[in-house]
Amino acid sequence: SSGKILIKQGTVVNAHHKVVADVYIEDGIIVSVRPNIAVGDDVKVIDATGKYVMPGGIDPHTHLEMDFMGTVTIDDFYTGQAAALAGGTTMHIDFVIPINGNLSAGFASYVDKAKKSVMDYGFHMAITKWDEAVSKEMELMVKENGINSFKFFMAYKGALMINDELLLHGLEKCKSLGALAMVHAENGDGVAEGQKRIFDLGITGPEGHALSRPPVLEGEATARAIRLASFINAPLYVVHVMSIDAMEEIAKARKSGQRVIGEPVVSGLTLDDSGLWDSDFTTAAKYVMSPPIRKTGHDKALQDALATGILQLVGTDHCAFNSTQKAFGYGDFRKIPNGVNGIEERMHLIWETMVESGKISVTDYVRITSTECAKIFNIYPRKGAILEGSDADIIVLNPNASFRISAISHHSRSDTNVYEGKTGKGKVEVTISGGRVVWEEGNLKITLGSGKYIKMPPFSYLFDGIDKADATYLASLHSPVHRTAAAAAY
Ligand code: DUC
Ligand code: ZN
Ligand code: ZN
Ligand code: ZN
Repeated sequence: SSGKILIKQGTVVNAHHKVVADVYIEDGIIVSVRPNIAVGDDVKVIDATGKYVMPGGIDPHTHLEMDFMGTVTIDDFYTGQAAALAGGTTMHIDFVIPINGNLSAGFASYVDKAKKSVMDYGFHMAITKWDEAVSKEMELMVKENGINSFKFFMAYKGALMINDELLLHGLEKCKSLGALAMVHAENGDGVAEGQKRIFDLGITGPEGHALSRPPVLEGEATARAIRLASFINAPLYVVHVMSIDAMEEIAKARKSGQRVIGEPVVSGLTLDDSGLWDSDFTTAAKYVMSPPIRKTGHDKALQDALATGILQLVGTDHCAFNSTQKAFGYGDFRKIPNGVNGIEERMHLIWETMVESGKISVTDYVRITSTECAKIFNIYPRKGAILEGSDADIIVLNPNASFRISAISHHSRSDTNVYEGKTGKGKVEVTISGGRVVWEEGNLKITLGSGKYIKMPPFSYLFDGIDKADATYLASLHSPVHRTAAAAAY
């Protein structure tokens, strides 16, 4: 039957091991991984000789059908996921945006948007304001709705931004729930000042976007978030790390043993800011995202940080707008909707940039594109592994075939692509999602509504020992020895 698939003779890759073996799938689950599996002729056989058989990509950072900056991102849960599957990504985690600060209303609207799904997905929740009601609703989200991560905005002043007091309360709340606090780390006051200064100088085009919010503002906010998380003793996840400045703060914190996760995105790893200076507005505007794509040099440094483990996993921040939407900001870069594509391109560009270039191994590739994400968000080994009992979300990548990226052939609804013309070796030839072949020989075979919502439980490995550490610290403050020492010191 169509539920039975055998992938023969490929190199099966997990995050810490690879071996030539067959993979047998039945009814959406990996049943067996071993050499020479014999099957009957009711089984679809895929020959993977000379190819890599890997867990499907998990994109930790997307924005499908998101209301943002006066418009809505152009890819919804159907076209965005179709694009993902064509590029070897079989799960993504999208950000629920509350409605007027109401978490439950926001969640309900995303449940509705996601009815079109053609692959599995999970949700983070963005926190766009803070009060007691929000704090209470966070409990509901974790305990009932399968959300274990909340994103706080240190930028977007007057809209989404929260101050340090509220960030501290958010960190405390997340910690008590076993949920991971995520931050968009840019100094929002600095951005507002920078935007005014650059615009008043008469710089109104897309290049003004990069000039108005330089790396120093990202470095400052990243450092501040890290220190506040250290003060609360809560783990922290820094989304879209775009600069050396931010990366170095993460490196320093991790070296000291702090639990900080850094997520670079494909645009930051593979592009530089030169496109923002293109004389054609439509071309330049497509590169506008926040934090901005940086000058050349940041991209290479982020690649090295990813290769050496300073940064742990790769997202996209897929937040696609077409050129008509980008044109809302013609004459004022502050009004250009922020966001770039990437959900379809991530697996290919990371293979080319990191593996084909010799910076990392094939096993590390699986770790940074899939396994680490599954572990952080607590859905491993159901996702992120090719093991008996794992979900059958699998790709077959041919290292000798090549890819070419273009808006003409991509599956996103956007009429532009920030990776236009990029080519490389390593091609995802087959994608299996939920035990079904959904991408083969350049054709998508997807079923509206077939994607499942994956609930993510709280208290991932990042929380191991954290409560114990707190108890030890608090006990030390109250010990007579400590009080005597403190009294002597003053
Ligand atoms: N940055 C973007 O570029 N788009 C969505 C939100 C964000 O922080
Ligand atoms: Zn407090
Ligand atoms: Zn952000
Ligand atoms: Zn984002």
